[in-house]
Amino acid sequence: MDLTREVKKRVLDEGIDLVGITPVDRFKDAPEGRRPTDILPTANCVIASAIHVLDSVYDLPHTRYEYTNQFFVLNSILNNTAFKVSRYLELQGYRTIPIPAAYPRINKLICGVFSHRHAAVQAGLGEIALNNMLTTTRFGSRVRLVTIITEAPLKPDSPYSDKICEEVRDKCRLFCIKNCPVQAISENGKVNKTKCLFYQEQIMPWSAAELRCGICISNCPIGKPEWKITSGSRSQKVMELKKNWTGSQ
Ligand code: B12
Repeated sequence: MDLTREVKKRVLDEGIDLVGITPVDRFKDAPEGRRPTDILPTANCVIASAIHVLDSVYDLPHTRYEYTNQFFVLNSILNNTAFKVSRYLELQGYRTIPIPAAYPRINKLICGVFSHRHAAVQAGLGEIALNNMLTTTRFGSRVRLVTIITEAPLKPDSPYSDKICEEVRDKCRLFCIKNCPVQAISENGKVNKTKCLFYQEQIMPWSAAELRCGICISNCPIGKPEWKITSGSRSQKVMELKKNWTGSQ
């Protein structure tokens, strides 16, 4: 049995869209404490996976509660998949640790214990674009991620090397930077995490169901689908309704 093929099949069978593998030595430039071997010293490989978020929920800001709900639904699929594949690899005799999709988030530093985005680049899934998101050729930035760290000796994929974000800048006119509601992204793609977090969790919500912003992803042209019916009317309608719910825009 080819273990690499079996692992990828198990990931994809759970409804995940993209999967890739990187050996741990590609993390030598990661800061200390953020390498896979800091979490599992005997690790050999890292399995990076991405699931496509529904494109229809990116009619933002009008679709924020639908978009936020994707956060919960997809984290659950990602974490369940990572658990099942980790259990399978454990049964083969390899220690395996799934890194949760979203948490823990270290409060003081506003960062995770391990970067899914960097792992996904090394495993060939996509690039880190100007909006700071892992951006794939097929689905753009409209993906959520999870990572598994394992002792299993799996066959690696090549790291991602395309620069699609640079290629589309004439078309997008830096929408992700210019339309951030709190100007949290600078021209070189550096994100002011405090501003971004404060906006999402303190300023923005008109209900507890809206804790995610997503504007920096919403108009990225990479992998954006062509709809049969052009958008516009739906957004206006929702805006009108929301005025009544919140008393404002
Ligand atoms: C903390 C966090 C946040 C913070 C900080 C965001 C940020 N830009 O770092 C806040 C709350 C602001 C936030 C906001 C958002 N987030 Co968030 N967030 C996370 C979380 C939990 C950790 C990310 C992290 O550690 N950042 C800090 C590190 C990477 O940044 P840094 O300290 O500057 O890191 C440097 C070094 O550490 C080094 N480094 C670190 N590891 C490695 C490895 C290698 C090999 C190398 C070379 C270097 C290196 O590189 C960095 C640059 O110098 C991840 C889940 C996860 N565990 O990965 C989700 C995650 C990044 N978030 C995600 C999303 C979708 C968002 C939002 C769009 C909100 C939303 N859910 O709708 C916004 C987007 C904001 C933006 N444009 O960046 C997704 C991104 C999916 C994607 N396609 O990329 C993730 C991966 C969650 C998931 N499971 O899918 N988030």
